Amino acid sequence: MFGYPGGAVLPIFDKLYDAPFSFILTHHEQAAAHAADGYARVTGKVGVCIATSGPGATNLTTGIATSFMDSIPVVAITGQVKTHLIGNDAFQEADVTGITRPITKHNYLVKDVRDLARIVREAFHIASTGRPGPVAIDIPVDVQTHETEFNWPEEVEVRGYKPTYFGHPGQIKKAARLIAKSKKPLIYAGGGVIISGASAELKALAEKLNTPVTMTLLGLGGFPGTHPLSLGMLGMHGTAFANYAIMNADLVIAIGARFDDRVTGRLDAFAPHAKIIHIDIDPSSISKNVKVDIPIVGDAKHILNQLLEELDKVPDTKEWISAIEQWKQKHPLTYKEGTRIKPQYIIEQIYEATNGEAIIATEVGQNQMWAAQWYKYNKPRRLLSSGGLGTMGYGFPAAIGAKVGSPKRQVFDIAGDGSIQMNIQELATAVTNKIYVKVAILNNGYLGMVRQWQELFYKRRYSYTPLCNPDFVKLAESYGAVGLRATKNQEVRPTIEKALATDNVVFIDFQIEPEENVYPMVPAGEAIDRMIGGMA
Ligand SMILES: Cc1ncc(C[n+]2csc(CCOP(=O)(O)OP(=O)(O)O)c2C)c(N)n1
Ligand SMILES: [Mg+2]
Repeated sequence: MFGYPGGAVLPIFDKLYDAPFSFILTHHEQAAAHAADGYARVTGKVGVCIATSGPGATNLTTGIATSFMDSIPVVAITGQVKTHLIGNDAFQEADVTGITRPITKHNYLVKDVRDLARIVREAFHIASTGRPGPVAIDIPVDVQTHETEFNWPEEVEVRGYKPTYFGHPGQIKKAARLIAKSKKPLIYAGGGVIISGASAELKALAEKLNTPVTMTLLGLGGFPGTHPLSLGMLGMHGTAFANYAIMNADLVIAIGARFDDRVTGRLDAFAPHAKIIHIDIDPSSISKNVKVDIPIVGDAKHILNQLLEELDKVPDTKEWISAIEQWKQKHPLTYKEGTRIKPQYIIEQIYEATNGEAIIATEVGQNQMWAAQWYKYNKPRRLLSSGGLGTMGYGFPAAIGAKVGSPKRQVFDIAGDGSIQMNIQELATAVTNKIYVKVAILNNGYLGMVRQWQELFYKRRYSYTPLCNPDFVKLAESYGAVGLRATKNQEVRPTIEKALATDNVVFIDFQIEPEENVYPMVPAGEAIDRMIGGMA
């Protein structure tokens, strides 16, 4: 459990004093929510955070919204003012159920202590089943002190809540028929593949159909990034060959993905030649953005198993694969070397130094896109990134949560110099609790992604994007962490090795080419094969 105390949760914190599980005091409630999220993404279990009423609760909300957008199971517990004061503008009162309604899967205000055990049981059930998401429990401080008989319900019965797990057999049959007829099929895999634990089934399907796979940011690792059938990420900063593939495919099999605008670009031009099969556990995702031909509601793992069983005829994709190979050769992901350190090179070196085995958290901006493009994720639950909300300040506390969930693995936060300063106080949390994460700051002296848009679309008018940064090395040292710096290409690999060998929290200040851009790039609102830059 990650959290921060205050008046309205004092009774709970008194119990935490000798609780049989570990509690980690973060230094900002937002970080507690992100740490719980990072823990959940890495372990697949529910992450838990707690904060006091009023400002404690409102500080949690950015983290809760981050988890909501990315379907991450989190239970967020908040204190509330005394029951009889609710609605009175009491000290540190905020309408937490009101504020969190649109950013939670479900929320509760506990009015009677006799409901508490049932509500906690339900909250964990709702957070972790179906399409996962955050659940908030708001507990008035007087309810926290009331006594009752402890009754833990064995069964959970939530009225109106029954997620569908198995796909409709008729739809599976139709999908199998469509697949067999297709000449240019493409699998478009999202975070749902990872959430449902369907990686093995996805690999089996792709190999059986000899069909390429492209992934969303949250889907990376759901299919091995180094597999010959992998096209990497698609969309705004996707690979050219993934975007060409989806624009030329005659069949798109979308699995646990929601046709987000960062993926589709101009909607009416998206995948114009393709029939679409959409596998998703959330019926409200179906045909929300793009009209699909064969929806299959249910859990990806179950449905892929059903589909694998149903498929007796498979398409001949030889020509299609060779067309894709040509795009791959003609338009690979590239960058030009320069006199200053290139961020892409840093990520490549982190990949090599960690044998692709690290857990990578990212902040938001260019750093995030480079981490998605240049580290190859071969396994699920290895990349933690705020995809839906795009929350700067997510990566460092999420890395801390990830390291708690997976203590033996190296955990890197690929950070921007702007983003890291949004939760930099968590250096204290990491050092105090010996949570030895490594932070690679791609220090370009800018709010780089915004600067890139200003360069390309606002005539290089860099309005409030240059940053005045602290000395990150000294700052890390002042917290008792280790600070390293690299300013030249030759220093990159040895600095990474040194960080990996250091038994402490490490901040690396990589001073990179300040005006490097993320390419390829699809300008907002354009069709996704209209890429600029980075094309050989
Ligand atoms: C909380 C929050 N505020 C603002 C933004 C808008 N935004 C997106 S990327 C970015 C710049 C990030 O700068 P930095 O962390 O240095 O990363 P870089 O792009 O330079 O790698 C900003 C301001 C955001 N995503 N999140
Ligand atoms: Mg920056």
